[in-house]
Amino acid sequence: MLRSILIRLVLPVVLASCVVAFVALPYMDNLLADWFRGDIEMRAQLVMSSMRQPVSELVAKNDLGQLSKYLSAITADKRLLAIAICRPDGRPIVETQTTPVAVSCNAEAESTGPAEQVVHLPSGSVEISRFDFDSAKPPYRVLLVHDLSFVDRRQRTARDFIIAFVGIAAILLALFVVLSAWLQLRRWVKALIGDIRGRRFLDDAKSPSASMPILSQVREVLAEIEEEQRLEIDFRENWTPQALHQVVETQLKAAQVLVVSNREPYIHHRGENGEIVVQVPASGMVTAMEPIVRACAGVWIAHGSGAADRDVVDRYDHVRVPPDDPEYTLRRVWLTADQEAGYYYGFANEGIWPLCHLAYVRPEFRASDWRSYEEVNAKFAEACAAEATTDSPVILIQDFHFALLPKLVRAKVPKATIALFWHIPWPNAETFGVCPWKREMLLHMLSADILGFHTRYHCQNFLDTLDRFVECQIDREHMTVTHQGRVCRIAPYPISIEWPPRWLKGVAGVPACRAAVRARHGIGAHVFLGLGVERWDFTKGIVERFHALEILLERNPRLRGKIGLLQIAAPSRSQLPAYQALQKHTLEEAKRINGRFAEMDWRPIVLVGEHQEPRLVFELYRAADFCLVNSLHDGMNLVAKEFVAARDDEDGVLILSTFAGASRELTEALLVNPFDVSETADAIETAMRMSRDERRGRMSLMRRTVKENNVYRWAGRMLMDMGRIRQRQSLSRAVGRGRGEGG
Ligand code: GDG
Repeated sequence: MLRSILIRLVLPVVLASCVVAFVALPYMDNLLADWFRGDIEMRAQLVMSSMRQPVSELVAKNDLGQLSKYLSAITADKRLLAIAICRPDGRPIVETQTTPVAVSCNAEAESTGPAEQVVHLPSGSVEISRFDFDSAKPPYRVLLVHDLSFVDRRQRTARDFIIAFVGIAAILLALFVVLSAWLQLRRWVKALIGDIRGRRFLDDAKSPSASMPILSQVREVLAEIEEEQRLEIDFRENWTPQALHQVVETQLKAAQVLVVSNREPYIHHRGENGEIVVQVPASGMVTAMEPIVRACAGVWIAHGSGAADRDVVDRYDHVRVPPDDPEYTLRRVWLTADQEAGYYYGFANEGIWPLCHLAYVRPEFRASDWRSYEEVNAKFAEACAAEATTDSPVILIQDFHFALLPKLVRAKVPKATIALFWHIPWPNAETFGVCPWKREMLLHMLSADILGFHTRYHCQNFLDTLDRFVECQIDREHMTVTHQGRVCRIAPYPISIEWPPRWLKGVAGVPACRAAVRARHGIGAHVFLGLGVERWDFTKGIVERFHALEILLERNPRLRGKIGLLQIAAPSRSQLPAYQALQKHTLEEAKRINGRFAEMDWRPIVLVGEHQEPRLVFELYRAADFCLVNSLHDGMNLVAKEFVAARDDEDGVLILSTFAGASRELTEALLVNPFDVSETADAIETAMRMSRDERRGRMSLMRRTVKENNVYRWAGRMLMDMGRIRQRQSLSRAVGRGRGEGG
């Protein structure tokens, strides 16, 4: 520190002093010379006035002896070196012996220049003052020769004095500067440390450091750092839309974000009176992606599937959503009925969906469906290219409907950063091996930069599948696959929900919800109420749930009239035979079980086979005593997380399938094997007997998990990985360019 003060403060002072001395010295010399010459000229006048009378008389008398004596007496003065009295023609009348050889009457006779003149002699400088007495009888001229060597001596002395003075002043000044800087610095540092320790620095205007002007910059920088740290903590513990927005701004350099999915987040239908009605579909993918696109103000490209969808778009097939408070653009892609039948119902839902879920429904693979799948993927690739406003957008492709999209988009937008997230499980290699177009799917997927799954187990299954069917280089340690020189990262990103869920806003408190739901569905106030909410899908274990309740009531007749299950089943893919059969079977089983146990106005199962408004779904979560999520196989299952998020009263029991990805995180749920209905029945019984303290303990832990691992964290982690990949890619492009130039 001392060294830096010396360099920063003392050196400039010394340098400044040198400059002052360098400029001042010649000026001083001239000034002194002028002063001394002025003095000499005055003395010359004085001497001349006093000697004029006697000299004139002695010259007139031609008394040269007396004149010479007189002059010698005058030149006894140290400064007056010599005197010469000359005739106008240049002949000397009298010259003192001290007159220098170079000064003579003869030489001065011609002189018409100034009356004073400096002559530089080897013995030193002299000044000659000339006085003409032309009217005297006889006329004569007096030359007074002054010794100037004392001026040189005095100039030297003055110069030495100034150098010594400036030098000493510089040293004293530097010492003073160092001392006062040191003291000031010590005062600031002390105040700063005190304020930082006392946490007064950033926000207390009365803190000692607030009055120190230079510290305002330090305060600003510290405030920025604190904000960054807060964001980093947010990233780790409390992901928010702002944190996600920050990731897009900083790590992706505000890149354009495109989301592609089959299902659109808002569907426009026609109501009974022909009015336009907006529906939020029952979809886990939509639940997860909607908050992300809102936070990034991106463009969402999806199939326009609603009857009134075309009526609300502009000429670019765009509509701003959410309809009540638009935040992003939805770009609709239109499909023909044949395309929808082949690609969506056929290949995606009859082929891949059962292929990836161990629900023992046989997948159907038809060549015509595959062709539609290819066709529709190509159509969406065109939409992506059309919507891209830069050459390197970030494209988040959703789900098994678009396995071909990474390669097709890459061909059109080569510099795009592409992630494909697979929302459903990935089966083992043997199971996936039954797909006739497995290699095509895998090779197209590998054009993505990131392939995301919910769990590490799904990632391992995917790598095993690649290992079995594709020639590529797999690095299991870093979870990367290299194919034809392109690196693709395979990683688990456990999806989640927004925290707090926006649909929870405005929903009444738990007692009010309990009362409203029970009144609406004719369920008694004393009934221990279980809830099931899902798309009506064979993977969700709805019938198995009924069977578990049946076994429970068989085993415990005393529970009749005391327990009930409210099942919301939003119709889904109803055109497909497997789903029609499921709906029929579900209705029959509910009827059969209700017929077996119903008493008075109590029925064990209340089945609502209709889509519900999202706010109503959250009302149901708050009204339930337990939530039954016994999916036979599920990528994640967001209903489990929504139930937990809705229970800010820290009550309610979650029964969760071990075959749902959510069971890896929500370990405080009652975990069950959904194929073992007896075990599920036991879990319901356990839920009924569970103490309030245990319910609170489990629920508060699960709430913390969902809050911390919310959907912003899910997207944030993926986008941060994409940011790193982009950095690496631009670096290797720059290196490539550099090498090209060098060669
Ligand atoms: C896939 C994967 C993965 C249900 N009924 C209604 C309704 N819902 C909402 C729920 C929830 C969503 O639908 C269902 O989410 P899930 O995650 O349970 O299931 P999938 O739709 O199969 O989603 C799944 C998910 O993608 C995300 O990656 O977790 O494993 O299969 O949000 O609340 N919503 C409305 N009315 C209903 O009647 N409005």
